[in-house]
Amino acid sequence: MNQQRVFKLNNASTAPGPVVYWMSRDQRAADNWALLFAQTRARETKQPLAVVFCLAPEFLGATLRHYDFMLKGLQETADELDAKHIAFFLLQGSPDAQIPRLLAKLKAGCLVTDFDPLRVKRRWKAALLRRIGIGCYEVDAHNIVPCRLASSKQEFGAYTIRPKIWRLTPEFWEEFPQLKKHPFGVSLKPAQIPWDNILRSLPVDRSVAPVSGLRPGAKAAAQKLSGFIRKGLATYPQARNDPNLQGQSGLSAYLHFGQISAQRVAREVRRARAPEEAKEVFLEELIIRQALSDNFCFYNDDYDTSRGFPLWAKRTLLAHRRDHREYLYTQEQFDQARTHDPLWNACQRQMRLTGKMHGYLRMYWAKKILEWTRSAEQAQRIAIYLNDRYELDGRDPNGYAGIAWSIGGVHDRAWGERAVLGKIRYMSYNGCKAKFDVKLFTGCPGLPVDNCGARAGGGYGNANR
Ligand code: FAD
Ligand code: FO1
Repeated sequence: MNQQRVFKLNNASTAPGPVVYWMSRDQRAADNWALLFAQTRARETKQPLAVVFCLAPEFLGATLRHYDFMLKGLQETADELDAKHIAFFLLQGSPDAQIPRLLAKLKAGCLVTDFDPLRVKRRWKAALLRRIGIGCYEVDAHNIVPCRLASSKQEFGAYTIRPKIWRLTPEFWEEFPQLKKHPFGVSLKPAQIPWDNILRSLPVDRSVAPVSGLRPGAKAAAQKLSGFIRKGLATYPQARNDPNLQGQSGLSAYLHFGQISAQRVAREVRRARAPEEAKEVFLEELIIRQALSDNFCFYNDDYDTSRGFPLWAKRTLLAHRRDHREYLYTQEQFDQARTHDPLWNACQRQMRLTGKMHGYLRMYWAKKILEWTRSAEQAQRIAIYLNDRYELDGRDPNGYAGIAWSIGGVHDRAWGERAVLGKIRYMSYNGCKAKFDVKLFTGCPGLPVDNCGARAGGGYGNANR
């Protein structure tokens, strides 16, 4: 594997002893460069290999919906590792407290972890590194071109990062080696993991039900990908912006939890029998947009507040802060989809019910929150809260960047000035009507609504009530 993917996080040297991979963002056994790096080191030094996942119950407001999906995917991964004679440990609590204890018990000689630009992960790693004395390596297993390598600064937009990514991609476009059966076993056998018990007893918000329209896990992710390639890829450019069609891949939850590798998706799409133009449009989203989001969160520590907006956006939003708002809603009214706009309400209902709002409508949904609140700060807070509460793919760099783009002009330019939004790009109900059949999307009966509501089928399918 291309060693430029690997980044040493501390000066401590590795010692004889098992190699431990602290799995976090990339929760899969196959196509995982961090795990492959850990296994290579363990085989070279004839040492055991172990994987550990640290379950943090209070992860950025995640609800039962997210832990259900994640833990079921992790259970599948643990079984796959077991079949390769690789021990899997599930810990609960804060990683910087729990992981050093396991490393000591295993007499580990080296720690490997995966890359994640989010603040919470950087803090976990910094705290952990203060408490261990062995060499620690970080491997970017999420991006095709490692984030740290793609650029050494925050990029202005897709147009500036795109050439850097495409220039470097060939160096990282390698096929994944198979994960091998591991010849050396750890001394400490992991206890049997009571998965159902853990999910039942986890102290999390249970008011957001698991979704039923999307099966979790690496196998389901691979099936989703092959189904999209077979039925959706060819028409992706035309269908992806019509919320009445299932024109998107539906892969984001799998990518978010690392249950499938974006590089695997890209390799399968690249070799699929489909129009080149359709492939390129899809790969632009999957590779360039994702890389831009990681770049934004990695280099801009204010990725989830208005301090992270570009200066022109801060200025224009400030200049229009006192503009009259025709409508003003509270977080609760937004959450309950009780605005005057049937399209916005339908978007909110689709997200609440199915865990997935259509990508085109996510822009409209966020921009309207800006229009119907007193400030961009309040709008961004509400958008992040609702997105991360209901979307299966929430708490992701793509989300913080998507919301900052919609509300704060990040990765965008100034547009014609108007009330409230200033020069932030505007999206209108009529603009949506010109793009797709809004009545069809909002008017479908069958949902218990006091006005219009989205068809549940537009997302991952009906959720359990
Ligand atoms: P497809 O259209 O099939 O795209 C395939 C993959 O490409 C996606 O899974 C994703 O990894 C990537 N991608 C597509 N569009 C974008 C984009 N605009 N930015 C970054 N990556 C992209 N994406 C999330 O993963 N989590 C979020 O919380 C999230 N919140 C968003 C909030 C707003 C306000 C906006 C405007 C966008 C948000 N996005 C988020 C980005 C995008 O809307 C979703 O990734 C996409 O809708 C997921 O559905 P899909 O996998 O079917 O997409
Ligand atoms: N990562 C962890 O290492 N431990 C967790 O307990 C954990 C919970 C979690 C819940 C919801 C969610 O959306 C993500 C969660 N993650 C957790 C992080 C996730 O794996 C991703 O790494 C980041 O959210 C995306 O960068």
